[in-house]
Order: sequence, then structure tokens, then C-alpha cells
Amino acid sequence: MDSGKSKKLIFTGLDNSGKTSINLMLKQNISSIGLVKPTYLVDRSTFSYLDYEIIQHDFGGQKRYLISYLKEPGKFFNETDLMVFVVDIKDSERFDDAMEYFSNVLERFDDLDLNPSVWVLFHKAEKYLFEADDVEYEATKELERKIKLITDNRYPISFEITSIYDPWSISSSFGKIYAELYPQEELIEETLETLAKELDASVVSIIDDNILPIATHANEKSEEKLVGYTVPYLYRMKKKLDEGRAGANKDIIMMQKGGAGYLFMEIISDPIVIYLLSIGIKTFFQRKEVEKIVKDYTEKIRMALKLDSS
Ligand SMILES: Nc1nc2c(ncn2[C@@H]2O[C@H](COP(=O)(O)OP(=O)(O)OP(=O)(O)O)[C@@H](O)[C@H]2O)c(=O)[nH]1
Ligand SMILES: [Mg+2]
Repeated sequence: MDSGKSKKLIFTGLDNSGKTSINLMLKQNISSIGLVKPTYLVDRSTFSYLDYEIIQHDFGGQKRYLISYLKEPGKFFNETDLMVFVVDIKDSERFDDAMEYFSNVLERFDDLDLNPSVWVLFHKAEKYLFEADDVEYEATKELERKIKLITDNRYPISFEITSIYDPWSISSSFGKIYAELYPQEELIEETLETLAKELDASVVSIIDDNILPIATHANEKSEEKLVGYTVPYLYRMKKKLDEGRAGANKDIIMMQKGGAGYLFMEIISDPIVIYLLSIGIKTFFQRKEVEKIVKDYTEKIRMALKLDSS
């Protein structure tokens, strides 16, 4: 593990907004999601990202707990590096309460001289994500305006729209959130760009074993969404097909659709698992060549991510 200081990420917001469910989803603890109970005070756990450890604090959102946090802010908020504030987009009756709590938390940050980055998740937005529902979308825009007024440029702030029914909405949001906590060096972007050129690929992406996108290169911005359309399925497919077969982790999934070849494979297994997705022509037709190119690049990717094998 990296010897650097671990970072503190807090999840807060009103009760029932979905914080614990999001945490379980991040940990791929899917079978527990249907069994969540209201969180009692604060639930701490560690989360591994690349070679780092993040301490995640999942704050129970019931009124009596919110009062405790605001009463003893130092005890709960001290040393926060990043706040994820979760708003239930379906609970419009409590938007004002959510905004009031948000504003109170920021005041406490000011008092404590804390300057965490702030990510607001408009959560339970499956109607918008799957059916492009206008009502949900408008609600997020309205809240965004309110939040910007409250923050008044005091904190770097970002917004995401999520739902546990769209697991990639969580993966892609947290890919960005963790990348902000631990910024990647330009080296990884450059490495993926040249790898894409050599593979004749229009998209290459590297993904970790929690299905978080670590870095992506796409020739066109619009092609980035192909990562979300394919990775969650290819990942599960590979896991299932590999089950109980020694050495199967080295197997490569290749498929073809239209003119494009799709490749998904594990490229690093130690100290953490990293997968490569590549979408492009050469990926399908010249397997030996593709394998050689990927092999040449694996060390470069490992170095760019600062992953030392043990
Ligand atoms: N429709 C929908 N329901 C969700 C989603 N995420 C969570 N839920 C449900 O919302 C309820 C509350 O979820 P929790 O994760 O316990 O919420 P919480 O914010 O941790 O609540 P507290 O611990 O009391 O603060 C549960 O019934 C979840 O199944 C989502 O994306 N969409
Ligand atoms: Mg909870």
C-alpha cells in the first residue's frame, strides 16, 4: 500500500437518500442492497482504489444524527478531504430540508477551516437515466441552481445523476470522484492515447476490480459512452466464464459487432487487478499482434499508475 496519508471521504445527506446503498454498490456487495437498514450514526469502512486506501464515512441521515453532527462538527467532519452529498431526487417534499442541511454543513466546514471538494449526487434518478424523464431532470437543474447559490464558489463542486438500477452511473461517477482525490499523472492519458493508435482503437479504457473506470482515451467524446455500454457486462461475463478454472483470468474476450472489434482482458493481476477494454478494428482481426502490443504496454500502464508488483 502507498505510505501516503489515507483520505477521508464522507457520504452525507438526509435519511433514506441512498447513501448506504451506493456504498454497497461500490463494494460490489449487491446482494446486501435489498437489506439495507437506516444507518446508526456513522459507519466507517475502507475502500481500495489503485494502491491507495480511502476511509469512507457513511453518515446516518436521521434527524437526531444530523443534529449531533452539526453540534459537534469537529468530531465528525474534521480532516474531510471530499464530501459526497446525496439527494433523493424523488423526495421533492424534502428538497428544502436537504438544502438547509447542506447549507449547515458548509457553514461548519467554514468554521473548521475545511476546504473539501464537494460532489452532489442526484440519486434515485432511474426515470431520468432510463426514460429521459423531464420532471426528474428539471428537479436536478433547479437543485443545482440552489446549491450553487449556497456554495457561492467557496468550494469546488460537481454534480452527478445516479441510480442503483444503473450501476454504471455509480461506477462512472466514482471513477471521477476517486480520480479527483488521487489525480492521475498525464502519463496515463498519453500512454492510453498511443496504445489506442497502435491498436487502431477508437476507445481504450482501463478498469479496476470494482468496475471503476481508472482512465479512458476516446477519439471522440461521444464514444466514451461505449465504455459504460460494454464494461459492466464484459466484466461479469468474464468473471462467470472464468469461475473455477485455474489460469482463466488470462483469457481474453473478443467479439465483433458491425465493423468494430471489442477486446476485454485482464492485463495486471498484482498488486491489484486491472482490465483493459479496447474497441477498434485491429482488436479483432490480428490477435497475435494485438497481444504483443498490449504486452508491451502493460509495463507502461503499471508505471503510469505507480503499481509496483510485490
Ligand atoms: N428507487 C431507488 N431506490 C433506491 C436507490 N438507492 C437506494 N434506494 C432505496 O432507498 C432506501 C434507503 O436507502 P439507504 O441506502 O438505506 O439510504 P441512506 O441514505 O443510507 O439512509 P440513512 O442511513 O437512514 O441515512 C432503500 O429502500 C433503498 O433500496 C435508487 O437509486 N433508486
Ligand atoms: Mg445509511
